[in-house]
Amino acid sequence: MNRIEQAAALLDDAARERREVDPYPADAFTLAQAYEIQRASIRRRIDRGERMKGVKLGFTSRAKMIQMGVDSLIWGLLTDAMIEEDGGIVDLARYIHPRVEPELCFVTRRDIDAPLTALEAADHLEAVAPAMEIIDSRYRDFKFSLQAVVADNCSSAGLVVGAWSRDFSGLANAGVRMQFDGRDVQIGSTAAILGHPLRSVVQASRLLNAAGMSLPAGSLIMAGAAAAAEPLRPGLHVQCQIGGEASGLGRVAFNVR
Ligand code: OOG
Ligand code: MG
Repeated sequence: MNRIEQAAALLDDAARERREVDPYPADAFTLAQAYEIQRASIRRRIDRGERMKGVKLGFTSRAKMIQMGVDSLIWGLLTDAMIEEDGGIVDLARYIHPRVEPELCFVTRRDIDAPLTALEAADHLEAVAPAMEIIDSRYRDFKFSLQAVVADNCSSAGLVVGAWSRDFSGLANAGVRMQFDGRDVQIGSTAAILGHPLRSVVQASRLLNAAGMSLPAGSLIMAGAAAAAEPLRPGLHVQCQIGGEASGLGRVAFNVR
């Protein structure tokens, strides 16, 4: 096993065994090598039978960059095993020290195989849904450098996606409200996501292209958190609402066990 494969195995094993590992020193790998580690760790999941579902963007909002002390856009890969059910139960035994953050999820209707403009991006989308991402760094105390978090598939662990809507008209500046047991824990706006969440799709298309990859129609794109992440604990009812009661995208929720 070379160094890339070794790092991928370490992170993949840590995720499966739900244990923290120490991050590599920031200069142990280049950013390009960190993405190679990420892909090698996903290959291990695919070899075990998981299926590719799409991509996620990270650090698309200032709130997240400030919370984690990392200030570059990053991206990771999603598999079917990460999907938790809307309205279902999230079992903390599957995670190490999970946090939840409010997001939007897109599903594509055409293959993305070239860098897209914002207008073209809209044309490649089938629907949008309110979503939450459950991030779960494999690193001790959830602390990492840019290279380390990229190698760790950008802390990807779980995602919960609400009902799909084909109405993209309210996306520019919709209210985002995440609640624990009916109390607000994060309030924000979809405008916090790169100024407009469609820009996450534009960025995804560029990053995929630069990596020599494409995304088949029917893939998910998690746009990145609109606000900071909150730690999960047993017994919580977690809900995220995007936009107003009548005209918004609606809500997505889960209970924590
Ligand atoms: C890295 C993942 C960031 C987002 O939406 O900004 C991310 C982390 O915060 O652990 O998923
Ligand atoms: Mg996220």
